[in-house]
Amino acid sequence: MEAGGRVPWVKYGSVVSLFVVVLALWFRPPQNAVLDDRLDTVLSSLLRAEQKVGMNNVARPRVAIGFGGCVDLIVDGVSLLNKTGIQPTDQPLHHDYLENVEQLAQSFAYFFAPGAAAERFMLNETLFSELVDGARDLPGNRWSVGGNAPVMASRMATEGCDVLLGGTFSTDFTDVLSQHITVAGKVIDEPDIHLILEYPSGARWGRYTSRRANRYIIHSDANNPYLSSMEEFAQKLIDFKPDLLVVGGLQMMDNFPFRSGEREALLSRLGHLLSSSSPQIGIHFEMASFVEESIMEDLLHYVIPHADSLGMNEQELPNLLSSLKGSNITVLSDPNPRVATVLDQMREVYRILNQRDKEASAESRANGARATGKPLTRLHVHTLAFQAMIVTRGSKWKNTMSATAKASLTANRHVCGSNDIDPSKARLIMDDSFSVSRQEGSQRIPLQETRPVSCWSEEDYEICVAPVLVCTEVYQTAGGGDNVSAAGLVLQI
Ligand SMILES: *[C@@H]1O[C@H](CO)[C@@H](O)[C@H](O)[C@H]1NC(C)=O
Ligand SMILES: *[C@@H]1O[C@H](CO)[C@@H](O)[C@H](O)[C@H]1NC(C)=O
Ligand SMILES: *[C@@H]1O[C@H](CO)[C@@H](O)[C@H](O)[C@H]1NC(C)=O
Ligand SMILES: CC(=O)N[C@H]1CO[C@H](CO)[C@@H](O)[C@@H]1O
Repeated sequence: MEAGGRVPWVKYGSVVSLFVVVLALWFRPPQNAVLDDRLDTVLSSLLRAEQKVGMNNVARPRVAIGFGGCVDLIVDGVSLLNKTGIQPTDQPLHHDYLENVEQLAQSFAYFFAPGAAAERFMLNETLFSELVDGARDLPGNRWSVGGNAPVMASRMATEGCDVLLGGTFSTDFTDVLSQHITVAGKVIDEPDIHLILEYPSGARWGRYTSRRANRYIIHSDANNPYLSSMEEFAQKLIDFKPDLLVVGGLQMMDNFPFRSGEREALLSRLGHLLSSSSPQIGIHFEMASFVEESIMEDLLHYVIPHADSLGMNEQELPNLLSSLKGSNITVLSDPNPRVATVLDQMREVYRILNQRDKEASAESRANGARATGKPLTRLHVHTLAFQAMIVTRGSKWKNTMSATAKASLTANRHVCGSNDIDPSKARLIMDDSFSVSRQEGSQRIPLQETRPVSCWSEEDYEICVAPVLVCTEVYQTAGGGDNVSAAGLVLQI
């Protein structure tokens, strides 16, 4: 009875506080000195944390990154749909891949309203070409180097690394890459094009309004799904002697119409490549938007057990966790999750993967075989409001606090499209304090402006959380995760 009686108050209370927060954000006048001061302090403290460690190696760190890449054609999503005559649908619906205009409209609506990042394969080449043609002469469009591997490679090169990049590119494409990037892979004439439908927070499409800025990506790749650069990459890797090996771009294989057994063979080959690299070399796997159950199973079997480090966003984390627990893929999760929720999911992923690794190596030992998997020692989750990392104590990864700060600053730099952070184009959306877990009685950590990155120890790992100065004048969201993940890794090699 009593508890029941309290519920309306709880609800009412949270509605009121939500209202107050919304109001505060809405009516934040520019002269609100307190808030601006706070933002300035957080910014200067994050910059200090970032600069605390340089890349102290005398030589440039060597990073090998695979696979693939594409040319991104970036447009305003709603304008493109409007221009190509695609009407808003009444029925937001999830589709694993797209075959026609109706499915595109339904799938776009499904992710647009909550503002969740998504990427889908377009099986219908006619429709894909029509969309690309529409985008080509849409005012305000932009072309850029795209794909997880090239974006991470460029960020790493900018941050002072020498990079080996595995991908089949055209010569125009290779020409615009940094001189610190060496490409391993065949040359092709026509690179794959990815259509990036960006939208700002509050954009309208029919009766839908987007809750946050994000993008919906459509691709119809012919080269990337085959990891066609893998053999050349594997060969050059021997002499390149990387300090870190990064794998990304595998989502191009999701829902691609492979012949039976073809994808598994490719991923098995990749697994072999990873397990044959020296155990001292860190391996990072950048997750992405996967919706096919069977590819998740293959990744859990062939790729993830070999990774020391994983990077992902707030959609990919619950998706990976549900696959690990044997439940269905979660296609759409809260795009603005609380810190406590994310940390609990991270702890669980860390625990399950390390438990699996222990079991697998015990089994190998019992059979007299060499253990091929590695424990997970680093997990980085990037969200709109904050960055969170779990790093095993005593592992090879250094400078976790500074790396978390750098990841957070890079999020603003990327989305605002400028290396200098302008506090007037930023806001903090993380709460004034956060709970370290959803378990009852968990500790709350206040956000201290002068020490914005909170780090603490648990079990055998350290956790660091940094608030993001969320960019309010969005230049681009696509590629954000890659820039952020790469920036975080650079300080930890
Ligand atoms: C495109 O936008 C214009 C102007 O808002 C509107 O009149 C038109 O109906 C839209 N077209 C489609 C296909 O939604
Ligand atoms: C592919 O798209 C075109 C253009 O929108 C459409 O006419 C055709 O019916 C679609 N094909 C299939 C199989 O849905
Ligand atoms: C999982 O997916 C299967 C097949 O699509 C479906 O039948 C089942 O109801 C789903 N289970 C849950 C818990 O959503
Ligand atoms: C949008 C954006 O700023 N992306 C950046 C990601 O990182 C690469 C490499 O530093 C930059 O060239 C991009 O501009």
